[in-house]
Amino acid sequence: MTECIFCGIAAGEIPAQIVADDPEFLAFRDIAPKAPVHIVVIPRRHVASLAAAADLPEAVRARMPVFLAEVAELEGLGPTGYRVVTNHGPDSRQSVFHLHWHVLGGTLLSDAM
Ligand code: DGP
Repeated sequence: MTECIFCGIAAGEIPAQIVADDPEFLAFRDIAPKAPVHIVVIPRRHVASLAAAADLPEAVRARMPVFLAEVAELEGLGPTGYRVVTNHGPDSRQSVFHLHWHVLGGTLLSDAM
């Protein structure tokens, strides 16, 4: 069993509610949602945060925003809008050290980050 929770989810070792699957990315519902729709999107390949994104292949980096938009559309968030956030380091309160984005929507989101 891998020590990284998100690697465990990507490997199918830890259960999660998967919403989109791709050879390079995975999207699943956050275990503690902060909005009516709260999806976590990860690259399957482990890097700790956005600060290490340069370690991902160029093709993966190029597809990141496209996959994020596809997930938001799949969840029906396109017409009303959504927020995409990633955390890096202590000030951001990053708690899982595998690069991920939060896709949030389904309500009028707070203007306080
Ligand atoms: P961050 O604070 O940016 O590192 O966000 C980590 C998110 O991951 C947090 O919103 C909760 C979510 N999370 C943590 N563990 C699990 C898990 O085992 N399953 C799922 N689905 N989400 C998890």
